[in-house]
Amino acid sequence: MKKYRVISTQKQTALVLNTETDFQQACFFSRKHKPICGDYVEIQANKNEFKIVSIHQHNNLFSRANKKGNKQNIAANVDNQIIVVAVEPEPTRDLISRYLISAHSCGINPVILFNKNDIDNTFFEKQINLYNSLGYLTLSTNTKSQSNFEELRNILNNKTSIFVGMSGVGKSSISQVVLNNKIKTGEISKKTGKGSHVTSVTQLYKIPNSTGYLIDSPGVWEYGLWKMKSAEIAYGFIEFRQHIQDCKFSNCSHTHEPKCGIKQAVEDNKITSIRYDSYLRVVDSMKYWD
Ligand SMILES: Nc1nc2c(ncn2[C@@H]2O[C@H](COP(=O)(O)OP(=O)(O)OP(=O)(O)O)[C@@H](O)[C@H]2O)c(=O)[nH]1
Ligand SMILES: [Mg+2]
Ligand SMILES: [Zn+2]
Repeated sequence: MKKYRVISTQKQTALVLNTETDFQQACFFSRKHKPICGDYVEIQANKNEFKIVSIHQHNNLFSRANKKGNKQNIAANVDNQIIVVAVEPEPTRDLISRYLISAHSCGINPVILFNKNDIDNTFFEKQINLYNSLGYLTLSTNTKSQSNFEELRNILNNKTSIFVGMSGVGKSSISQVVLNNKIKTGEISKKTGKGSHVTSVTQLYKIPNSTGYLIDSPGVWEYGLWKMKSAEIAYGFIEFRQHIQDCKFSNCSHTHEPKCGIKQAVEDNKITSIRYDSYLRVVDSMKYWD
């Protein structure tokens, strides 16, 4: 029975949710049973202390790079990766590509949420068209009038969804609306235009009047992809897949090789150069880890 689910973790303890009673319990864990947010665990009482005694096998993991470029796992058993971008702070150039690469690599369904459309409703028009044409689910929202929150609620229902994105884009504000509760949210610095990293831990919430869970995560300035080979990066560009069979070399990186199906598709306007250029930049960014 999967009854206990990890809300958040600290160095030696985890806050665990009894999903049947909504009761929250602080539990110790040993190095052997180090849980992460979203894990299902078994716990045992020992006098007045509770301890995590086992962790259920996870379906998948949402990850990012640590400082050395290795995979760092952030949350477990995640169905939707809600990529939140906003009119302000504007996303860095390849941010959405990077999140899509990780979603496909981790086996999580990506949804792209364009927030703060109250500031400018046309700002993301081109990008929304681009990602829709690729088959991605997109949403345009703002937390002031709460436009399109019904659609968001439907996406979250019966699923576990993690909100990811830059600091200050509104992840916690959106979570607050969905949860009808107070999560700490913050102002964007007037000086830098950046968010001020208000949320400091990845935390799971049960959505009221729903069978879904929501995970709010701390914002990052640039989402770090762990060390990846070009094939893993290319897998994150879904429209590339049908052209890969046309590459002469089976290990083609689609960068410099002759007779490359991807480069040919770009030439034939079957793949946009916006996406191909983004692919090249992400591949190139991997040299940072060398
Ligand atoms: N105009 C406008 N402002 C918004 C909207 N959503 C959030 N904000 C504001 O954006 C600021 C940052 O919001 P947060 O929800 O704290 O952002 P976050 O993504 O959780 O940031 P971190 O926790 O630092 O990662 C706050 O001042 C919010 O009031 C929106 O739809 N429109
Ligand atoms: Mg936040
Ligand atoms: Zn190729």
